Amino acid sequence: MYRPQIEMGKPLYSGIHTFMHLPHVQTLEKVDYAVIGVPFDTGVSYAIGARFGPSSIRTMSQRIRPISPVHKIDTSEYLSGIDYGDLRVYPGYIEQSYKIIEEQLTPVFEAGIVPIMLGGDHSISLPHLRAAAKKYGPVCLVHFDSHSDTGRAQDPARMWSHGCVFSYAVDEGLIDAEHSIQMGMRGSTFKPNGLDEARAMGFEVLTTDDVRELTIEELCAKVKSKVGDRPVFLTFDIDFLDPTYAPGTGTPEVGGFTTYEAQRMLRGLAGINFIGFDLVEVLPDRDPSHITALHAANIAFEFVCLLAVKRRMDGTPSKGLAVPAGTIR
Ligand SMILES: [Mn+2]
Repeated sequence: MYRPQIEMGKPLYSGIHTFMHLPHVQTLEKVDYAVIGVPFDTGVSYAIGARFGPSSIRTMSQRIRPISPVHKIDTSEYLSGIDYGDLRVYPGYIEQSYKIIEEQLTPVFEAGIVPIMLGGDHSISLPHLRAAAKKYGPVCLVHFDSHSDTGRAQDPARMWSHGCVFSYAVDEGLIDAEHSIQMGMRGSTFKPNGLDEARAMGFEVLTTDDVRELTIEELCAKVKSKVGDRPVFLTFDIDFLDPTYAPGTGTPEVGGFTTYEAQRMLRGLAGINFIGFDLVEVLPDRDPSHITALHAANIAFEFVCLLAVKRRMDGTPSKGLAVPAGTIR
């Protein structure tokens, strides 16, 4: 089992900063989840700098222990996890970067490992979904964001921006839109009815007002009934949170959610068959107190908890446990 390297007598701030003190290993053997940095921000439409998100999130993850008192679980008993390091990218070259991001992720998905990808701007979700769909076919999308990212570029030279990711993912057949849901939309759109385009693609779209009309329990029940037991990719744009909580992001939108609300929403999704995750748009240069990266690290940890709780529910052993053939457990 690969577990966080936390020891008595070794202060949590010491050592080289991997995510949550996970061992930095590039292996596909005996691993359930791999934290993977994707330091790429060529797809942005406004402020640049999310390429520095992964290192900032890793640094702010140092105080997170692998235990959730809420789920009453030690995730390291159920999951073998590693920090895989960062993917190679070509800053400034989006299509070439998409190609090598997909190439590097394909064996990770093929091995049945759940990647926990730290962006980077939201454009990187497209190669993530391309790699995921090769293994699983069209996946359900559970999308937390203040923007639906279902735009269409007027200029073909700009078609791969972070604001158009999910329309192209639908076009390419990577997403099962009829069983997907977008939540938290409140940002300005190009047209008064801008979200209708996302709905026309098949997505269920809940604006911030729509989300606020439901209890968190009702919201989670809605998401679960939407996706059923299908494979689900969870994408979390940190600008889902209010800029008061997450100022360090490139396209902040006021009137958003608290971190506590986001934690409770994620915790309520336990039981879903998650096959991939990315957390995007953390921009450290606009994050002077590192609070955005702190929230991002904890959101990623909530996702680790969901994987562990699912294993506990299903009774599936970790791939990190070397169980000799024929052994009755
Ligand atoms: Mn966004």
